[in-house]
Amino acid sequence: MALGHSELILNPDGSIYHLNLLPEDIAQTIITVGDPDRVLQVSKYFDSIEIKKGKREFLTHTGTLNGKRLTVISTGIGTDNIDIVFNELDALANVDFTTRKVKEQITALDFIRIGTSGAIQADIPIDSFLLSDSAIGFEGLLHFYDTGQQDNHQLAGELNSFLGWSGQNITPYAFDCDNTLKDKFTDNRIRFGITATNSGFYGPQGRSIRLKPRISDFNEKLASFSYQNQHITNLEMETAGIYGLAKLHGHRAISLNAILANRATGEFSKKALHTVDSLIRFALKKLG
Ligand code: R1P
Repeated sequence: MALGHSELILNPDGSIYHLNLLPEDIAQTIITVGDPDRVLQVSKYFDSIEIKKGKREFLTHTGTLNGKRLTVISTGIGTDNIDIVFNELDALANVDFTTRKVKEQITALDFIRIGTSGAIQADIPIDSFLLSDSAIGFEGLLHFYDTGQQDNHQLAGELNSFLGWSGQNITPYAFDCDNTLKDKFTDNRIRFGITATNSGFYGPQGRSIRLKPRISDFNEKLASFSYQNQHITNLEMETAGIYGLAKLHGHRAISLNAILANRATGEFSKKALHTVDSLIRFALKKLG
């Protein structure tokens, strides 16, 4: 069935509504970053750049590194943006924009998030790298999709019982990373953990400037949960949405986090740009 003009929205030049991209503009391997400036920090390492396009916070560069075509795109902050970016990137790969129909042959994309994050366990050093084995979503995005059996019901269920926050309208969901991509990025510089994703940076991550969070021990409670000998290690704002939407569309995703803050010790990195640059170089080396 053809998708209606209000559902698959195309710009007058045939590009997709928010990302402003044509199907041929994206590679099969896509690096996502939050900050549009970080797109340039990544693509400066490409051997050549063929596409530079953008709209709003969604800046895209596509180029080649060691013969491999790569796209880097900024998502801005939060899973509300991840919803737009992942649905539109999937449409670019898997919908015929002329007939407006989903293609019979689905192309699977590889997503690598290169992001920043705050640790909630005291023993995770500032400026270290963490790969999210699983991600817990507190912000609710995946509750709006028919997830079937693809989410990690056991992890979400055990966490739900442990926290007991359903009465406060907080019901986490959980998705795992792609294991093939995880193997590719496993290295002695990387630690693994369970990442918690939430809808804000302050109250939803237990920070208080003038307003008090409703759950005063949010971070401590998350940090004390254990699941199959793993702990919730860090907080950020995109990974659970990325893992959920990638999996539901049949794509593969991993999230790499540069740990810039430690919320348990109160530290913040003194060399954040350098640490993010190191993570970018690490990721590109693994991709090449
Ligand atoms: C908050 O400062 C932002 O930084 C983190 C959070 O997930 C949120 O997007 O990631 P990025 O640096 O990748 O944007």
